[in-house]
Amino acid sequence: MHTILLTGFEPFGGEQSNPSWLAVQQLDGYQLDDEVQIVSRQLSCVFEKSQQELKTAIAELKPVLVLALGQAGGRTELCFEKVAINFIDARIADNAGQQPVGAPVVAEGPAAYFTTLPIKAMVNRLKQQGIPAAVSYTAGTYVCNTVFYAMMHQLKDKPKVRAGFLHIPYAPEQAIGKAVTSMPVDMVVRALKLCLPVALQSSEDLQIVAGTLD
Ligand code: PCA
Repeated sequence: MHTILLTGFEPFGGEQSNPSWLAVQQLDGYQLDDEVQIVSRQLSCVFEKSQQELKTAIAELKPVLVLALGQAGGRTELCFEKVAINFIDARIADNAGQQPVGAPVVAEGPAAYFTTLPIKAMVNRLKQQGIPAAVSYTAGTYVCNTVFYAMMHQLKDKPKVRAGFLHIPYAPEQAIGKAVTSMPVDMVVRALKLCLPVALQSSEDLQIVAGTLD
């Protein structure tokens, strides 16, 4: 049996819940097919601790694929991140009160890593099914980007393990009074069931346009 590791974060920034965890929690133990099972883990919204938690989970579970999820309130689509940067610039403190500004994730690490998931193919699959999804070229400079970078750094010599990051919009209950787009957690769950098989099967990404001009 192969394992797919999904992670979601605990709530942060004064929110009561984090849809990234609410979504992946529903898939813990779910079998994608006869050979692939999902294991879900929650990460702390804390710079240092989250990296360690992810590292431990990868070492323990030896997944064939890792997809970390995080909340990005205000985004209008499921955003599959292309690039993780070696830079932290925290606009708010993390859940342990730390607020690093202008720090590297990994001292002496390369400036950036790209995801090893076929994200255009995954986005394409979701759009075909009427689920709003896009490629994103910035994962921000907070805990999500940090975890994404640390994960790609950890897996840099394990090309067979595919890994990436998905930012998701607020859940509807979080968006009340905020005038922002939201997405039901059940839609995120359905999206994961649709795009994870694509992530496992396609070794090459699609050559289709997904870029932006600004
Ligand atoms: N989103 C934050 C950190 C945790 C989360 O769910 C981010 O985008 O960095």
